[in-house]
Formats: sequence, C-alpha cells, structure tokens
Amino acid sequence: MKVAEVVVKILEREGVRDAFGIPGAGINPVYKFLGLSKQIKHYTVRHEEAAVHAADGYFRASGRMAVALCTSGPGATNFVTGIYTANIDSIPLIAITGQGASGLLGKDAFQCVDIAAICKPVAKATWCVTQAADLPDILREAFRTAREGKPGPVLIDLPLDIQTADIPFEVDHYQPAPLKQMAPDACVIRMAVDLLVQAKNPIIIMGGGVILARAEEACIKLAEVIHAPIITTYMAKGGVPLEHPLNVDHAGIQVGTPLGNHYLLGSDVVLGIGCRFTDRHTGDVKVYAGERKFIHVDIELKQIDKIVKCEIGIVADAKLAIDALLQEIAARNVEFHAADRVNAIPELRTSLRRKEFYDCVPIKPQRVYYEMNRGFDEDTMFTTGCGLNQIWSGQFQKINKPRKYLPSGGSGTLGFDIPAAFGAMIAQPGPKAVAVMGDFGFTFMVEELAVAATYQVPLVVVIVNNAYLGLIRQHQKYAFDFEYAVSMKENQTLIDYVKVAEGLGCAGERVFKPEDIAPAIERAKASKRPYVIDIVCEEQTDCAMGGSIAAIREFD
Ligand SMILES: Cc1ncc(C[n+]2csc(CCOP(=O)(O)OP(=O)(O)O)c2C)c(N)n1
Ligand SMILES: [Mg+2]
Repeated sequence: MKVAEVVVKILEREGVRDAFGIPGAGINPVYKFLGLSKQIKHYTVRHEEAAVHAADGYFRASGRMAVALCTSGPGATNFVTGIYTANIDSIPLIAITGQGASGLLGKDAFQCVDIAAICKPVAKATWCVTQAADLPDILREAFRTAREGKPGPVLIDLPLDIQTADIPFEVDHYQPAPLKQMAPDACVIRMAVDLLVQAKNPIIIMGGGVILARAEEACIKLAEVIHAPIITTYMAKGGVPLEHPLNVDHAGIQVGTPLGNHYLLGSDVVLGIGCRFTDRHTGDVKVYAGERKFIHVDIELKQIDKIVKCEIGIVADAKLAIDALLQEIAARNVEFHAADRVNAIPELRTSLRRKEFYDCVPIKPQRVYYEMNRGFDEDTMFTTGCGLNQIWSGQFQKINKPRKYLPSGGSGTLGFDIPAAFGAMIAQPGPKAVAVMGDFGFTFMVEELAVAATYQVPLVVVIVNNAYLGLIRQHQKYAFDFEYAVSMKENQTLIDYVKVAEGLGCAGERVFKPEDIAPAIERAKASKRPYVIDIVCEEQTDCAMGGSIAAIREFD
C-alpha cells in the first residue's frame, strides 16, 4: 500500500473524523487518499495557521483530536504559530506537512524547509519520516505522544518520495497504542493530607490540567470535603459552576478578580492541581507565594518547584491524584471544618464585584461583557486571542461549564479566535461559538470568515472596537509613559468591518449605543450565516491589572 494511503488509514483507525488544511504539491499524494475517506471530512481553510487553530479549537471543545495538513515550505512554516499556541496550552493535535523528495533536503530546493527542526521547540514532538517502512510506527507513536501525559501537538513531515513509496500494511492489524496513566505515590498523598489537615485556610487552585483530565467534578468534591474555596485559573474557566458555594473565581495579575486574589492572599495552604503558576497568573512570585505552603499536583515532574517552591509535589494524573486524596481522607475519618471566610463567600462575591454596567456613549467595554453574559446561554462556546478584550473577557464573562471557554492562554495569539471558533463548531455542531476579539486582532485570520461562510458554520464574532491596540497602549502608558503606533482611529472610521464581513459571505452590524448590543446579539444568534457585531467602544478605557496580586491597579 502507498504510504499516503497508509497515513489516511491510520488516521481513520485512530478515530479521526475531521481534518483542516490546504492541499499543495508537497502533500497531494495524501490528499488523493484523504478524498477517498468515508470517515474523515476535510475543511479547506485559507491560511495554514488557521488549520492548526481549528484543530486546536476542535479539541478544546470536544476532547477529540483532529488533524491539520499542509504542504511544504511556506505552508509548513505557517503552522508554527498554531503549533506553539496549542503546545503552550497542552492541546493535542496531529499536524502533517508535505516535504520535497528526500534527496532534495539540504539543497535549497524549492519549498524545502526543515519543518521538523523548526517546530521541535514549540511542539510536543516532531518527526521527518526518512524510511517509508517506519511510517506506521511513527504515526502510532505520534498519536500516543500527543495524548499521553501532558498532551500536546505533534508534527509529522512526509517527503514526497516517502508518500508515494509502497510498504506492506494490513489495516486490520493496526492498533492504537495504549495510554499510560500516571498514578500518585501513596506516601506523598499521605503527606499532602497531613498538611491539609493542619491547614486553617486552605484553597484549591483548579488549573487547565484538571479540565484536560476531566477531573472537575472530583476536584469540586475534594473542595467540598476539605471546605476549601476553589480558585480557577484562566485555563480552567468554567470548571466550577458559577453558583457553587466554594467558587471564588480567578486569581491572578491579569485575568484575576478581587474575590479570587482576596482568597489566595488569605490562604495558608494552596493545593494547586494541573496549574503551572506561570507569570501571567502569579506576577510577583514573592507576593504570590508569601508564607503559604504549596501542594502541587502536575503530570510532569519538571513543573514541580519550577516557579513556586512547594512543600509537596505530586506527579500524577489530576483525576488519579484527587481520587487518592479523597480515599486517604476517607480512610482517616477526619472532619474538616469551614473557616469563617468560607461562609463569607456569598457576601464578598457581591461586594468585591467589579462594575460592569455602564450606560454611557461611547460604550464602555465592560458593558459588552455584561450583555454577552445575558445574551448567550451556558452552552455557548467562547474563544479569545489576546488584548484588553481578552483580559476583560476573563474578568467579566460568566462561564458555567467546562470546555465552553476556549482561550489562547499561554501564547495570547492574535488570530486564534475565528479559526478556533470554527473548529469548535465543527466538533460540537449544536451550540454557537463566539469569537471575542479586538479591532486589531480581528484582521488576523479574518479570511477564515470566508471558510465559516463556505461551510455554513454560523459562528459569531464580537469585536470590542476601541480603535486601539489597547493592551499595548495601556502598557506603554503605565510601564513607560509614552504612546506610539497604537492608535487605530481608522478602525472606527475609514475601515468598515461590517462590509468586510459581508464581502466574505457573512452578515454583520455596527453598534454604537449600549442598549443596541442585546438586540444585535439576538440577531447574531438567529443568523444562519456567520455574524460579526462590531461594537464601537470608548477608546482609552484601562483594564485592571498589576505586577502582583496584592497590587492590582483598579479603574472604574
Ligand atoms: C500574533 C500576535 N502578534 C502580536 C501580539 C501582541 N499584541 C497583543 S495585544 C495586541 C493589540 C491588540 O489590539 P486589539 O485586538 O484591538 O485588542 P485590545 O487590546 O484593543 O482589546 C498586540 C499587537 C500578539 N498577542 N499576537
Ligand atoms: Mg483594540
């Protein structure tokens, strides 16, 4: 069987149903067989980066892996940002690139670039297949690597002569590799429970790893047993029901809330599960750590003690670690008691809430989120890329369920939003996906609206149009006291995003008054076409953030 056909057969055996990509001379042999697949549906995107973001959004929404494919050279290099974006957020996907014939590698041949080497630092693993007979084992290993442990994207580069080579292959003999699960060490679990028993004000930080391990419910149960408030990181947004009595929202220097930071600062023992304590969350680590004692559960040994020194490190799958903690607590027959501050959560939830309702014109960005919280139901999926619009989204959006909020967290990639929303809706065709964007980020990957229109995927784009590279303007202002090259006045005047949407086969409208946002959302929800709501906002609204969780600069 031709390797190109083997590739498609293996994708099918691994359960792949959807692929995103752009054909080209370097990958056409695989496309020939992809076109014959009854199982895999392919979506032709309009930029290679978008293929990866679509596969990424697809996984975030569904937990199923998709494939991104493209040709060699500039097609392949366009994959890099997408792969980095997926990798830093631990999202598994299979990226397949075509390559010039093996003999041409290293000879400056047309569109021959060593993509496996380029992507190595930003992917979980990469391979360039140099022996046709190795292909089945490499693909099997690629799927295992992507899924096992800390998930991540993998890339397989296929030279043309390898794609067209014949190898012996029996489809029915191919079995996906079994996945190993990492169980916690019993002794470390006992030490962790010892510390939790002594804690006066414990908190749990639920990170994105809990969502990946589908351990949200177990994590909430553990919090209930030990009476610990639960902070969600940005990557775990939606992991705890909004009205859960222990939900204290996000902590952090950007996408934090006064409530979350208050509870983190008041804690003595922090149980961080599936979180990585990265700078966008912690800020000044000295303040963040304080005198607190940390128990850190992570699937990777190298995460333990990387940023925050911890008392106890538990290297394990989040679900297995939580189950082991629950068992150990049950076996000891200890009673945990709710501290007063736990009982204060409902009151503080109200008193520490930031203001989001404004009725002025120009519209305050916060009002956009207030309306989105009311206008979209709890099954709606949201994607975000970067900018103040993303940070406000994290601070203000109310998300009640896991796998509904799909942000580019670790990389903050402008251009992630629209293709990720497209991929999310391919994975979960029922609910809408809404890309929450800024007026500058909107034109990164905007061509993907044409893809959504072509495949009749009626996603919604909400543009918080402040006619600025808002996040960069705010940084210039407060970090360096200048403003340069960040004003985009034309985004509210010369340039018409509604016409852009219409030109790409979508519908849209521009909104100037706060009372017009809700009806626009209703029209967007009812639309059978992708719909862009361009909301003209105040230009220089600043967003609450700071260098440490104890020094957040608030604006109102
Ligand atoms: C691909 C990429 N390039 C550059 C940046 C740096 N960057 C972050 S926010 C931003 C400005 C975004 O402006 P806009 O989309 O209007 O969002 P706002 O901050 O105004 O809400 C830029 C250039 C990035 N995050 N991603
Ligand atoms: Mg802007």
